[in-house]
Amino acid sequence: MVLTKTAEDISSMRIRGAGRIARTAAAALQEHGASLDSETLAAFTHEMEEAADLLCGTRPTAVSLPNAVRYVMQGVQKAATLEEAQHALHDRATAFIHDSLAAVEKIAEIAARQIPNDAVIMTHCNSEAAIACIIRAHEQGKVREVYATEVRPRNQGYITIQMLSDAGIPVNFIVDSAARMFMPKVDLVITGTDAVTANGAVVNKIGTAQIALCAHEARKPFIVAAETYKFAPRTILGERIPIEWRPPEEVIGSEKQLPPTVTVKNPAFDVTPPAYVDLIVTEIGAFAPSYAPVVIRDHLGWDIIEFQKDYAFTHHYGE
Ligand code: RUB
Repeated sequence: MVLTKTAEDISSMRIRGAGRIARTAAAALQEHGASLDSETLAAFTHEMEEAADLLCGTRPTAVSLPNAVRYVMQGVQKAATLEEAQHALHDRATAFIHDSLAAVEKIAEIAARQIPNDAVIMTHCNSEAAIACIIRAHEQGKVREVYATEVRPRNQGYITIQMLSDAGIPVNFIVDSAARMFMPKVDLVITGTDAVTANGAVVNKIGTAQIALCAHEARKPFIVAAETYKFAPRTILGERIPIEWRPPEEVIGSEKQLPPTVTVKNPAFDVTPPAYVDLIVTEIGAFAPSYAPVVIRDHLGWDIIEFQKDYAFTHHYGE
């Protein structure tokens, strides 16, 4: 029950943001495992694998989701007995949630050192990791103000401005298309990410790539806050990150009738090439994008590549 509700909440975006999605999935697996009355290890494993498949099929782009599920499920898959599997599932989910929150804290600490005094910062979408960096720098007295975008069509910018305002940070709220106009006024851009590929490209909320391009043009550092579980192991095998397409109603509302020749295209994410990314700040340090394969090898392990199945995503609304 908790499992189905969580899966629905993630696909409908009541639960959103890559880190939160990952932690919620880990907690749902934990609760689901505790609710099962399987009598054998095989039956328990089977039920848990079905749960893992359900969760991983909810949103296709945030690689934090399969990475979290894989981490938790490894405890089940490596267990020799049912009891061992139940304990490992519980312990690993708890550890993942703890480590994920600790990673955000560490990223904030590292990124804050990159933020100069009296900084003007631009951010896009609503990323707990990026906001943690801004808030940490603000606590150190270094933030003058933030430019936060609206983030059409789901308006995650409203969540961002509320969080920044709650922290006492002056914010300029701008429409997405004003990013280039205000870029000369900012010192740096910080965003989060849903996935970092093996070549250091950053997949994040639609519009991020345009902002990175503007930052590059204006010679402003573009910094990405990314827990190591946002790195996508299978991209080393040439796999591409699927970009989620969401329903047209998110863009035009459900009442509006479109002229007959018009189609709405609503991709939820875009890809920022590594050339436009200055720094990726993780909980283990701040790196150039070219360091991505090392993070994948040393902190996720090659075995993750074997584990992750090709989770089918059924809700395609575009090409
Ligand atoms: C959220 C989004 C965020 C990343 C990183 O997209 O693009 O920038 O997920 O967030 P959506 P965090 O609203 O479609 O889920 O740092 O919180 O993991």
